[in-house]
Formats: sequence, structure tokens, C-alpha cells
Amino acid sequence: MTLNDDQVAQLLNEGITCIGCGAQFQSEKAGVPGYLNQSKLHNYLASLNSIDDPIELLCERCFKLKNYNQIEPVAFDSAHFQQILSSIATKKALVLYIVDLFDVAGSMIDGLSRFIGQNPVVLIGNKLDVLPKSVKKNKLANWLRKQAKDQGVKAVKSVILSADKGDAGQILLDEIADYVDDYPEIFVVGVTNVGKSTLINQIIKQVSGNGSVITTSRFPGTTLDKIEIPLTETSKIIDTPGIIHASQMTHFVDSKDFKYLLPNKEVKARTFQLISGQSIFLGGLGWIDFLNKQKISFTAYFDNKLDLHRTKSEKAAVFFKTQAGKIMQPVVLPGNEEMQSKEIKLSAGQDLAISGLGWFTFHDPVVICFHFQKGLAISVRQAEI
Ligand SMILES: Nc1nc2c(ncn2[C@@H]2O[C@H](COP(=O)(O)OP(=O)(O)OP(=O)(O)O)[C@@H](O)[C@H]2O)c(=O)[nH]1
Ligand SMILES: [Mg+2]
Repeated sequence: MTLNDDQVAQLLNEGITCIGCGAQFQSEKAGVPGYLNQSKLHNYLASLNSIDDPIELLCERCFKLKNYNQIEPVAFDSAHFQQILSSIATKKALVLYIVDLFDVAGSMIDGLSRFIGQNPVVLIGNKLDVLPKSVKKNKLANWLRKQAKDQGVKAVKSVILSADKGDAGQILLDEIADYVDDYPEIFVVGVTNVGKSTLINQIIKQVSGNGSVITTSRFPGTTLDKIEIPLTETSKIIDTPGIIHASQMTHFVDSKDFKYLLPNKEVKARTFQLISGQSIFLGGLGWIDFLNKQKISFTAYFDNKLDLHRTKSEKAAVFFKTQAGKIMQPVVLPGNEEMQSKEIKLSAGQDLAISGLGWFTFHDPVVICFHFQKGLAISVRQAEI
């Protein structure tokens, strides 16, 4: 059996959504979320056996992302994203709060507890695979919980994993098993790009055997609306669009340069010893001057492809002006060149984290002056690892 024109019209009137990104389908305007050409949309719906069949259709943007890894820019409705998040407070829900272990400060949501009310939170540190293998998981989980607590989020537990590894779905299902019967809705929340959809795909794979149902990509803003996936008879897991943090480095560079920012394999710790009057450059993005009198040692955690180049501080500004974009890559997109410079003191055992890029762990007390783009988030914290 196939659907007739009236049934197709009924489905279109009710509003059907893309399985990849959650956007409602429309055929009026290319470049707006949910676009699919009218005949493709109609033919797919007409080929369904029943009006109640699940819709497993991709919009044009998801199709290009999945098949060609090409992004079609769309206008994000940040207010809608926030609204989805704040609707959680009035529901009985379990919240799976995902943060990126490679950008913890940059991937925490400001005021999350205000959005989700009294609902329990399971904190998930994702992308464990990019941290050095020597990292102690328990210690990292406790550190992460403390970071969230400092931001006002008290997690019932904290789990460390890699969402893109085969066992992630089962690990998470085991961790939340005690809650599933009591919470009909399980919301997966987090900043964009932390791996929410990747993790849900692993859960779907565990439950139904289907892999990569939801669209995932390294471009921020892949998921555009809620995507509800049934988990048990009484509960469903809900993917949400990531909150956009414009202060992450990802928003300052061209997507072709994400390879310098978003590691896809273990980051090698790089240890340096510097003396006063030396500076270290991070590709062509910015630099740090060391103002100490004595020699200091520190470890850098950045993508292995990002060149960390030393030079004399007295030459640093000229060097940056003449070499960024030439021997030093990557550089920021035009319009983002305005810099901020700040002098700070750090103690031994503290990190300087540059959002969306990586961090330095200092093994000695140090005074530095950093020079990075205005609007980029830079923070000091107790060492992560
Ligand atoms: N190395 C590594 N990469 C991961 C992991 N999980 C996800 N990723 C990558 O991170 C990027 C973002 O993943 P998504 O699942 O699309 O992230 P999201 O949180 O759903 O993003 P939005 O939909 O934009 O909010 C993709 O390139 C994933 O392959 C992981 O455990 N390790
Ligand atoms: Mg997503």
C-alpha cells in the first residue's frame, strides 16, 4: 500500500521533521532549515505504507552533510534553542549534560540549573580519546564534577567516555538504568559540537541496531531542533540543538582550519622550558609572553597539528604581523583580527585554557601576558590532568 494525495497532505499539514537535524520540512525556501524539494518530499511520503510509518527522511542540508561532509549555512534561531532548554524546568526529566573534555570551560552552559529546575543531572565528559592515555579517569571525573559544581550544577554522577566509540551507548545505558523507569523524558543538552548526537546514535545502535540515524558533524550547529527517540515503552531520549558559544575559537576561523582546533586523536602533551623574554605562538592565532625572571616549565595540550613556535618577546608583535597566515597557520577569518592583551599571574598546578583551542598547564608560578582575539574566552582553572 502507498499513501494517497490526501494522506500526504495530512502529513505535511501536521508538520513532519527531518530525522537528521529535527527541523520541520518545508519546500518553500532553500537555505532555511528543513528544506527539501517538493517532488522529493512528496514522492517519499507517497511511498510510505501507512500514515503512521516513522519518517526516515533527510532534509537537503543533512543529506549533503552526511554524504559529502559539506555544510550549508543556515540562520540559527538561538532564542528557540534556549527555549527548548528552558522548557525542561517544567517537566519531570533526566538531564544528560555533555561537556567536551578538550574544552571544558568553553563547553559549560552558563546558568544551566536555571533552565532545568530541580531535575537530576548526569554529567558526561566526552571525547576522552583525545586526552593523553595516561589520564586517570576517576580523577578526571571528580575534577569535572567540581568544575560543574563551581558553575552551580550538582550532578548525581559524572561519567567520562568517548561518544564515538562502540561501547559508549552501553556505558551510558548502564549509568542511567536506575532513572529510566522514573523519568519519561531524558534530555541530552550541551553546547554545540560536544557530541550529543554522536552519543544518541550509539544509544540508538544499542537499542535498535541502527547506526548513525542523527546527523553529526564537526561544524557547530548541526542539530536544529528537538529529536525524540523512543528508548523504552515509557521513556524517550531527546536530542537538542547545542547552545552556541560565540567565544569559542571555532567561531573565529574558517571551517577548513578546524583541523588545527578539533583533535580527532590523542593529543600529545608538549612540555617546554622558557625563560623571561620569550614568547610562544599558537599557529597564527595569537601568542603568550613569559615575564618571569627565572626559567619555568609548562605543558601544552593542543591539536598535534597546531605549531607551537617560540620566539623572543621583543620581536613577537612584528613577527605576528608579518608571519601570521604565511609560515604560521591557521589565522582568524577577516573581521576577527582585533586583539585583547592581558597580564596574569598563575600558580604552579594551574591551567590557562583558551576556549576551543586547548590549554597550558604550568608547573611553576608564572606571570604571562596573552595576546588573542577580542571576544575569545580565556580562563584560569585548577589543572585538568
Ligand atoms: N574525538 C572525538 N570526537 C567526537 C566524539 N564524539 C563526537 N565527536 C565529534 O565531534 C563532532 C560533533 O559531534 P556531534 O555529535 O555532531 O555534536 P553535537 O553536540 O550534536 O553538536 P550540535 O548538533 O551542533 O549541537 C563530530 O565531528 C563528532 O565526530 C568523541 O568521543 N571523540
Ligand atoms: Mg547534534
